[in-house]
Amino acid sequence: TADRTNWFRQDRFGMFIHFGAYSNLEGEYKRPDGSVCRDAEWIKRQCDIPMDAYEKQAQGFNPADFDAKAVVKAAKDAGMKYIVITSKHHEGYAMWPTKVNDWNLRDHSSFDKNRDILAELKKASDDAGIKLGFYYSIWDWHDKDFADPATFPKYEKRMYAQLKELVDNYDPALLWFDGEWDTDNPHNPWTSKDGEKLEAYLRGLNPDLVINNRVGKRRVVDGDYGTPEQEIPGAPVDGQLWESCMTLNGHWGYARYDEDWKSAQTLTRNLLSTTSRSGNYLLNVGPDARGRVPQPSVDRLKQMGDWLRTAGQG
Ligand code: FUL
Repeated sequence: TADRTNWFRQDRFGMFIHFGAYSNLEGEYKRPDGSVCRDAEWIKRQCDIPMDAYEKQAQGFNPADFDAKAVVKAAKDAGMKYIVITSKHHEGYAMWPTKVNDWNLRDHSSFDKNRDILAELKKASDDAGIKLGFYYSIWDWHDKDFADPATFPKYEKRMYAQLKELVDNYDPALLWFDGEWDTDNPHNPWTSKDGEKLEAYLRGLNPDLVINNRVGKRRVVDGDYGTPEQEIPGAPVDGQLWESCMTLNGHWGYARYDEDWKSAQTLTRNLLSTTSRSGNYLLNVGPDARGRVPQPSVDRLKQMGDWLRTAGQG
């Protein structure tokens, strides 16, 4: 792994982007009875939104203000060296024009049919010398074949096809899997063996891909690196590379009611304690329904970068 992870060991600081059909709800679902249920990227599940209602709201999703250059600039200003965006979260909605199904930003939205935000982000990242990676959820709430072991192989085929599209069309530097767990979800049939098979397949497509440990079951042998979430662990486990991912407020996806922003000082301290323990820091932003990164996020990223630049000169 030494060669393919060289850039990852050096780059240290990245931007996570949680963006999907859930972003269109901005964290609030108004039930037919008028009551409001709140959550972010888990809103479909947590608020028990029926699939037809969820699909209906996604039809209106129009992130016309998504500005890849501005996103990359915000990352760059913060001192970030790579970006990982959700290409498909648990809701199953693909953020690129996949040919595998219609549940995607091209075919099921009110967005400009000529735009492709992953392609835009790839171009802007390349231009700025920033690496681009994709989060991809193995767990899929939308695909009916996922939860039944009898039909799971059919789902798996589609998942492989989507991943091949991502690798072939956007040449990502990294893949960030998720939704592999089964401890709290007895219907998730994913096993270590499935993970090994998928990893081998992807390395066959591109041996340089950096892949996180959630491709399997988060064992030290799964993928290239560990993925502690919302915490900075004390010490590396068995020399395994690791990356701590964290939110800027209390949610991954956009939640219009969440104003509980961490201070730039706290965030900078987190970055420093992570990197001092040989970890990477993946700090999240959640664009709103129009595709705009919230200003409080942009401000904090800028402050972090200002501090890092000053410290670097000292
Ligand atoms: C978790 C997910 O369930 C959250 O929604 C989020 O994406 C986080 C980074 O990983 O497993």
